[in-house]
Amino acid sequence: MSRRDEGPAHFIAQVGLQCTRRLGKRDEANFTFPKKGLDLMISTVKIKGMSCNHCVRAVTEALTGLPGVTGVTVDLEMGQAVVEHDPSVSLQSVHEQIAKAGYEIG
Ligand SMILES: [Cu+2]
Repeated sequence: MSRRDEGPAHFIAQVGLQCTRRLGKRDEANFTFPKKGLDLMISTVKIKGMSCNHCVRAVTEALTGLPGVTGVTVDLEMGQAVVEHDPSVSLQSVHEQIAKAGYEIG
């Protein structure tokens, strides 16, 4: 990453992540970036290039393998993964796992 690419806001724009802290069944607040001390977070990641259930499985397995990830739901039609994780999981690592599995963020 070059220097001008640094910073949470830029990174979120880059990878298309949106994080939500669960506050209650109906009471959810959006956060722009995971912060330490929060409970489990839900991040929605847009993924390009998934075309079948094999892709869904590959992305699911890649993300499930990340320490701190507690749940992964990949939606083929929506082209996205919903990742439940503790705040220690870095967005960079989510990004890298998806790339490693052969897919693009965005
Ligand atoms: Cu596929």
